[in-house]
Amino acid sequence: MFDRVAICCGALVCSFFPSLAQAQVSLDGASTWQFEDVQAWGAVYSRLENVIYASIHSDVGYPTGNSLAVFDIDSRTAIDYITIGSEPGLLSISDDGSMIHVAIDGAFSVRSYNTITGDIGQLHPLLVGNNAAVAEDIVVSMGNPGTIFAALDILISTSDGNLRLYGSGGEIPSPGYFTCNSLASVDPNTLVTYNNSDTGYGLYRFSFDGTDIVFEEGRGSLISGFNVRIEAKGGLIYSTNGVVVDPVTLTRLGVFPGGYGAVESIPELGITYYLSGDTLRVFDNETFLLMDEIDFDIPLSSSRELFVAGENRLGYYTTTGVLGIIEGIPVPAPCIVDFTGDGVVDFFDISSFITAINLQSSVADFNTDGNLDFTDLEEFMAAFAEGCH
Ligand SMILES: [Ca+2]
Ligand SMILES: [Ca+2]
Ligand SMILES: [Ca+2]
Repeated sequence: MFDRVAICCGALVCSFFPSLAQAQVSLDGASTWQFEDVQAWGAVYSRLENVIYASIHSDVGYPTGNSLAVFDIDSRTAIDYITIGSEPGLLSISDDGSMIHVAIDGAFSVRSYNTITGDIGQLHPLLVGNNAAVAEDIVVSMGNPGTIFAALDILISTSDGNLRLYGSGGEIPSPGYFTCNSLASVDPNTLVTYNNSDTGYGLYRFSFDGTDIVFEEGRGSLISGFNVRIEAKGGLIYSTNGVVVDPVTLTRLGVFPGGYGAVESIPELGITYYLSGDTLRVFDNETFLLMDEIDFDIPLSSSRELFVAGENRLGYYTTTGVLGIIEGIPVPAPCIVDFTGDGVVDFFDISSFITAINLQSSVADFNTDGNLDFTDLEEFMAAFAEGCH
């Protein structure tokens, strides 16, 4: 068994980030649809369950308001509503899929939801000094499922973009004052932030050891623009106005011409998607050139987020709360047997899977037949032996 594990790991490391000679990518098969009667204030995809969690406000009434709604993509319907608190907003999911952090805007707080145990964490008040605040961005620290970085706006003043950290026990000391409006967790030890509220447009890199955060280096105007946001993928920073930055050297690697709006890079395929209004564009990560674009014949307002939502699918939600799926496009299947989500398939994935079975967690229903039993472990082990390709 351990021989097999070792062989599997060796093959997998190669297959995870292949250096592909770039074939032409086409969006000819792309289509989009939207979940009906939904207003989502935040949304994330859970690869372990193949569902989307979305924040639903109170105005839709009992019993679905103030919940995390769980949407099954295949049936296009909500399959569960988890009561989470007053006016849930932004969401961020840990890279292992175990924790979803939720900004509870009505209570000026943040709390977690454990997708494996179903436990809801306590409310942690969002405070800058003694002032209540709301989050304009939250992101889970990679490799630290219980820890988030938050960019906070104080309610009673114009002060915005205050960087704060929260762990399972509450606030963790922050690094002092930096204007940080958009946040990207690059790896378990690196946070990059962007100031989109004044023309300094500072991009800052912080180191983080799981407890202490330290400012390392900053540079202005590498990325510029108000309301521009950043995210990290495959160790690089992608902005919502087309800029790619190396966070280690704080240098600009290139700009996707016509790349603006919600972004999702797919480093495994060497491509990056942008959804701008009702137009989806795909760019080559090496040349930065446009590879293809498609206009969907549906009115879409400004998209807030674009995210992987399973094989050949992206999910999105807009600033007006529309939640939708784009399908028929190149997106690799999630590697479910990398249960821990660290990019490596090894014994820890089996161990975590068995823990989930023992907790009777729905994420361990590997064959999605509604039952947790030995056949799930059997099928997980068979898939594990094959690895991810
Ligand atoms: Ca994205
Ligand atoms: Ca793993
Ligand atoms: Ca099952």
